[in-house]
Amino acid sequence: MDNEWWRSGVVYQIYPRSFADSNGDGIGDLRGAINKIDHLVDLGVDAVWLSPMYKSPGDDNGYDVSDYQAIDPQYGTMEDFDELLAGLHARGIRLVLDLVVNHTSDEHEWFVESASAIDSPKRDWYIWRPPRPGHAPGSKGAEPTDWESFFSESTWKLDEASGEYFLHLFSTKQPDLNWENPRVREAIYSMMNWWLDRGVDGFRMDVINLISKVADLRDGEPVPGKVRSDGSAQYTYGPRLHEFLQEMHSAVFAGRPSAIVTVGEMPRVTVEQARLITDASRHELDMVFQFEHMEVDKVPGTRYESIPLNLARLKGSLARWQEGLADTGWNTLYWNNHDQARAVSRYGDDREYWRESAKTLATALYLLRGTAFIYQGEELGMTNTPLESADELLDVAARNYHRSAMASGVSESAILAQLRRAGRDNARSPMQWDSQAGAGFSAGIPWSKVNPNADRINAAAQRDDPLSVLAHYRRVIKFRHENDVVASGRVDWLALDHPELFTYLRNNGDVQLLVVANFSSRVIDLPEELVERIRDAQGAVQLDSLGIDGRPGAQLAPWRSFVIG
Ligand code: TEU
Ligand code: CA
Repeated sequence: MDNEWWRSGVVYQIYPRSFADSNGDGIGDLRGAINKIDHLVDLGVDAVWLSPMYKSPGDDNGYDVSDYQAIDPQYGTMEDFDELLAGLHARGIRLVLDLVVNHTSDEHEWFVESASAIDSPKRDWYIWRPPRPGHAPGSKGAEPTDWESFFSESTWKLDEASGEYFLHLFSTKQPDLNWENPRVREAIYSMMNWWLDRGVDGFRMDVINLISKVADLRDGEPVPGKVRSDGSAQYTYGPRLHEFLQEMHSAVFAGRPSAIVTVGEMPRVTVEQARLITDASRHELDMVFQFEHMEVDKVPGTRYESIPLNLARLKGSLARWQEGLADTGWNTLYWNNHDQARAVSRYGDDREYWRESAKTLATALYLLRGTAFIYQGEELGMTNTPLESADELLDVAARNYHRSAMASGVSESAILAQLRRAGRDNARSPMQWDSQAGAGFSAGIPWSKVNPNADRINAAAQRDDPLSVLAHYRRVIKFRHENDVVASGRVDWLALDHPELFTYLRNNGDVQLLVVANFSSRVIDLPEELVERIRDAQGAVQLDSLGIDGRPGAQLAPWRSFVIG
């Protein structure tokens, strides 16, 4: 296995709870994933990123870890884990774990001990603060700062016994660790080494840019229309972030093969910060997940208030990231994950041009420069799941948002409309393997409702169909592997301001690729300059989303995309 395989590589994200259930309890599990390795081999991916399978009470589906070195019984056993790892390795596929170390579960023994007494030896493993001066614990306004959490409520929870508050940037069951404490850092590094010694190939690091907080926590920036403030300036790019990442690198990764990969999830990270973090000479991380292109269809600062996509803005953002990390650093490329609405419903057209738009999204993004991350079901064109009522909400973030928006007087129908477009449950419905009841995901009753379109959108129906979304993903992945220009070439955008075209050139001196995509559900007239380029480009038309074998003239069909080279 080559070093830096990830430059041309594709990582496939498995959200174990929704991927494949082997024992009929309705919950996906590791044995289910073992049974589906052939699907990954058939697709041609280089690595799997496995969302958390650690012991957890499941408040945030495993992103609240109560034991980093144990498998949650609902997902299986450590033997199952080792079998999955060995099974993937035997087929040449690497395994990247999800590292959730900004916070633990409140049921982790570290937190239980920390909360047990004000003078507990582990008290300073978490971030405790007394009530605001002059306020009784639990009284209105007593919280140490006025921040709003990522999941809508306050970021502080009162511990009745001690009268102090602990910080939780996510749910009340996800207390933030105190990274200022060197013993916390040592414990985390030793756990990471334990997994690497077991054979895993790297980590996707959950909200890793939040680990360093300023020492003196204070009220945040007011947000129009909100009761609580935005404290993110005090924790998204804290004073010791680079130091901690470098320390982690030397304690965990230095001296290990460079094939080991690290990718940091970083909400609000800027291009300039990402360039520092992914500059190989600084020994921090290989790449980061940025969020800018996931926010262009949202009212700024909101998670659920969608606005129509402005394609020029989306391309402008991607172009800045491609340019900013062209010489130093490295990009990730993604449309989907377990936190985002399904891209084909969001940026594509999941009705009339479902198939064409699913393929076009893949071609347009994954032939840019960076490591491609695809999320389970994306390769089938899985769509958002219908949401009928608030009782169906499963995600803690969505439930909290529903509760707090209702309390501030927003109508329930408006809240549901927002969650239908942007809620995380959209991505977490069971993987659609076939058209049986349970979608081939489970022989029992799935924990999350199966999308009713599973009878038509499923892996079995697509596997042998050369025009399917799945066949297209296979071809795109193969194309990345076979054409070095995708990993190495420069990117030159064409018609960057065009509201419907997504077009660029890739060039590494030897080879030139021309990528053309219509991101609209109508026939468009091509700019004269592009008509000429398409006519004169050297090479064959490949990856055509319509399966047409020929070059377009002056017009481009709805959601048609292709590459020439
Ligand atoms: O997500 C971090 C994060 O920024 C998201 O909460 C994001 O703000 C939200 O999903 C946008 O809708 C990571 C994990 O990917 C997520 O599943 C966890 O809930 C979260 O961290 C806490 O661990
Ligand atoms: Ca199961």
